[in-house]
Amino acid sequence: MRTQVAIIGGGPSGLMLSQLLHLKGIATVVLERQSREYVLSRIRAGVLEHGFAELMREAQCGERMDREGEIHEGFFISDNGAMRRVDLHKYSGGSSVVVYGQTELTRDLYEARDRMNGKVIHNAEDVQPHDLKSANPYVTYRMGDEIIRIDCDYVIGADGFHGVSRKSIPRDVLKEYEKVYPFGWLGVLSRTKPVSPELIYAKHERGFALCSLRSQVLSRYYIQVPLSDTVEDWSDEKFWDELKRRLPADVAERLITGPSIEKSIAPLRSFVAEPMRYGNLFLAGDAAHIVPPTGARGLNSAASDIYYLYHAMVAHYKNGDDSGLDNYSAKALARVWKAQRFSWWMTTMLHTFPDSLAYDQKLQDTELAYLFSSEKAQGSLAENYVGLPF
Ligand code: RFL
Ligand code: PHB
Repeated sequence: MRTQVAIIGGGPSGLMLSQLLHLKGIATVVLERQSREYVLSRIRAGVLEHGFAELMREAQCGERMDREGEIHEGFFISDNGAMRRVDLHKYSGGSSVVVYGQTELTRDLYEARDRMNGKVIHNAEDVQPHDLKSANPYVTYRMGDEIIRIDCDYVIGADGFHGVSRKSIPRDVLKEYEKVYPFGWLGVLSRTKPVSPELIYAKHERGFALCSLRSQVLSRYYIQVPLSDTVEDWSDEKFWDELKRRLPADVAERLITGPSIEKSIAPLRSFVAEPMRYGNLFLAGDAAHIVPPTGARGLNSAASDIYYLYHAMVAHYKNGDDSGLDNYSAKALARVWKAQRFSWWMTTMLHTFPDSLAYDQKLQDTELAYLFSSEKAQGSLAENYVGLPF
């Protein structure tokens, strides 16, 4: 088989790039290790920045997002029971975010690929990129007993944090930066009316909590838990009780509970791999960098990688201009590190750290006090949360 761009990973990054390149007449094949059902069963992001929503529209995938997604112009931060609103719209110069689940967005991308007869190969086993430094790289994968080879011009590693692409870059080339937080988020999805029309990020001495949503009938809640906890430690009842304890009393009173339809624990980690290009391999999204979810940046950072790669590929194939490809790593990383900084800041400000000094706690309190005393500080939060320009 031959294609122009072989894409490893059929998550949002890989599918979005495939769709955008297809619309410009550039051929791609997407190789996904899992089944489509499995990919669509993962409950992840919920908040899309403006630039991401624009990219969905450019990919001709924005129709359902525009119909069913909710525009949010602010969110709340509660501090041990006291709620303050961050006015994103006011402080970002009129911007906002779209609340639309990653599951739905991925479903829309799959459907668009189907409509256009895009080649997305599921259950591709033992995917392996080869000869990445040569002008003729290729990717192999296994289907049952058969090994299949795809020759291509470029390989895109969009296979998430645990994928094979990053690992195929030699150790002496790749530099990895990592910070692991001493806690995780326990997330629950429930078919209940959300407690608040806007998200609530709750700082509490018992630990952080987040009230989010997917629609007016589907709620997503998270609580900070120790890394040693497992899902089995948390019955629904115990989860709801703990969530209520971390929310302002009037919010807790309004909270409608119900059976969880999904419950999972995600450890919190910051990670960046540099450079994001090795020969004719380009890393994108979680394959190259991850953030703790507190700033809602993960998927949005993937989107900026895809935006840069998309334009670089189009310039290469249409105009023979390779400057975008040559600058990709530096350009993508500059924005990635800003998302890292913001996510670290939000995480540090809002979580309870097991070994923090009384001094650290005073600084944390002061951070929030400063934030709400300064329009400039709220402006900084808002411009980062709605997404820095690509
Ligand atoms: P993905 O989604 O991990 O997709 C990678 C795909 O590659 C496949 N794969 C392979 N395929 C072939 N061969 C191999 N060897 C392969 N290895 C892996 C995988 O099966 C998978 O389908 O990466 P991608 O596309 O870069 O997308 C990144 C996002 O998924 C991620 O950044 C976000 O979900 C992060 N995130 C959030 N981001 C936001 O912008 N806003 C949010 O509100 C937000 N909330 C979250 C989040 C992530 C969370 N978790 C669970 C980590 C909330 C949570 C709880
Ligand atoms: C979510 O709805 O899953 C979500 C929203 C905001 C975040 C993280 C996760 O910061």
